[in-house]
Amino acid sequence: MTQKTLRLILGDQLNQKISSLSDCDKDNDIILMCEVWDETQYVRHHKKKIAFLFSAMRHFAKDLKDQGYQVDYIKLSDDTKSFKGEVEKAIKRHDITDVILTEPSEYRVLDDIKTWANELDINVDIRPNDLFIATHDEFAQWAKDRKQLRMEYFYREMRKKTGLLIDDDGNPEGGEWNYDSENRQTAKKFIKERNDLANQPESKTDKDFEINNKNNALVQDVLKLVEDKFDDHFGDLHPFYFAVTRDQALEVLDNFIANRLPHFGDYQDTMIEGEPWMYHSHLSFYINCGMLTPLEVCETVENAYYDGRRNIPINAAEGFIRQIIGWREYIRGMYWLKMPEYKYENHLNAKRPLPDFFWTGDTDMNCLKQSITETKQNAYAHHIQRLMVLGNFCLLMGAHPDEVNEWYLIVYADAYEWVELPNVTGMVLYADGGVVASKPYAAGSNYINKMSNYCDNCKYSPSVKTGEKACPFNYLYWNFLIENKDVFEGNPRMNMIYSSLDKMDDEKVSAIKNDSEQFLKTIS
Ligand code: FAD
Ligand code: DLZ
Ligand code: SF4
Repeated sequence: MTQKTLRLILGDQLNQKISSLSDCDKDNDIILMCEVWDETQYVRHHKKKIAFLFSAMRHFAKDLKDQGYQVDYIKLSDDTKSFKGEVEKAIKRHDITDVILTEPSEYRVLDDIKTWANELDINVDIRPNDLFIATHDEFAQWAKDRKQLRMEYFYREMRKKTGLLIDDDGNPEGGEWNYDSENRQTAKKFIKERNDLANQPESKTDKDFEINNKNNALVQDVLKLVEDKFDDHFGDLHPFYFAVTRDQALEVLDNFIANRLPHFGDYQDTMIEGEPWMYHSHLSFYINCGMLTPLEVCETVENAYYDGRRNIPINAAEGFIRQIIGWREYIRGMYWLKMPEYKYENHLNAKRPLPDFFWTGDTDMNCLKQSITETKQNAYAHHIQRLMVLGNFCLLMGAHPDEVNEWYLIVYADAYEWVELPNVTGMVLYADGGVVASKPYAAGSNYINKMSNYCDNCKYSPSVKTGEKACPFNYLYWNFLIENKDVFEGNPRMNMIYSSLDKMDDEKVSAIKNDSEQFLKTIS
């Protein structure tokens, strides 16, 4: 009997160059892809996220079939419960002797797969996940014996490894590793200069996909499935404008480089009402499901930078590449280094439930209202909305990490635990005790007022510190520092702020505590 191998491709492994397909025998091997309830229900994902992933999976399977591969694609039905169940059925259906797959991106799934060899009595070959740049070993080696695991130093290693923006003498392009000091223009500057900018933030290509998708029977089938089966999940399904094929994702990349990358560095932290996409790349959906690899995205950006005609400044090119080979790889490295304990971290012992308005956007705090409404519409919010508006609020109000992690995992179409968890538990909530962030990203209204125009349309005033008109971020900020004084007082990066707190008169401190208590009651 010929040996038949099953090649399992998971929903975030949609790349033909992936390790599990490297030696695939078109005549003999079966590629299995499956839509399963477990994956749609371990958290109740945003409708757009399910629609995107199923559409992308079905297109990927179709491409493979068109190239002569034998693909067994299992659509969601009452019988498709789990990966393991579908693999078991496929083994019987095709008389399989071996299962090959690329290591899943999430601990939860790997943990389960490790039981299959025994439980299904089959050889299971789990290959390294080559959709990432750093291997687990490389990250572990880098982390070993270091007191602090700071992204910046890991990023430099990744620059050297990939050669991205490294000149012929082995030095960083332009002499600096990091050009962040040239980034981060304020909202006021954006509004003032907007009319003179070569490109406006809105992304035309993304809009074109809405029309493509309306004429695409495969996408329409998926949208109907999501309407039928996931109608009670969070988020707006329509309009559905995501790219669903690799070619379309490459168009998004080209469009980003031509129209948004030149301003990426300048406005990457700016938040403007009615402009959810700004000059960001909107590529995380496509990179995280494997359609585009992180390296090819960075190489395309690097080539565009070296092509002088594209007018891409170094702060934009370096800043963008740092997000991917720096932050993205570092976050993934931390996840695998720290799991499974990382999931249960709660260093600040935060206990409060997430307010209901996180699901509706129904709040008078305009920055939260805008960020949540856009999240509901697009299954997307850009980094600063996630970090300094939504995340900052969760940190200051003392929301329980489980609730916050679940929310972020549900609402964003690019969310998988490997990337969501360290960003939330580590970067936003300081729940890991400072492994990812050396100090909490806590801020009052000053930051939001400087970087956005949200405060212009808010019931609250950013300049008022306590009382009815006061922006809740202002008293919650000090209340957070008071409540967590024991934890942070010894942190040298917090010395200045705690000496201001020490100088504060008792009346002010008690107004802060009172206002916070009253406010937290209204949202619980
Ligand atoms: P751009 O601003 O164009 O950045 C380019 C790319 O850099 C992104 O596509 C992404 O691949 C990478 N990147 C940038 N920052 C990070 C980071 N901190 N971690 C990992 N990758 C990064 N990103 C996700 O992909 N999935 C998530 O579930 C996710 N959850 C987050 C939760 C919180 C609380 C925070 C603060 C950040 C989170 N991020 C997450 C990181 C970042 O916000 C998104 O990657 C980014 O907003 C995606 O939009 P973009 O593609 O337009 O990004
Ligand atoms: C997120 C997701 C969803 C909603 N559904 C599926 C699915 O039905 N089939 C599938 O292969 N993948 C799905 N995914 C992505 C997986 O959750 C992701 O591949 C694993 O979490 C990787 O560890
Ligand atoms: Fe947000 Fe406060 Fe500004 Fe209102 S005043 S938008 S709540 S930062």
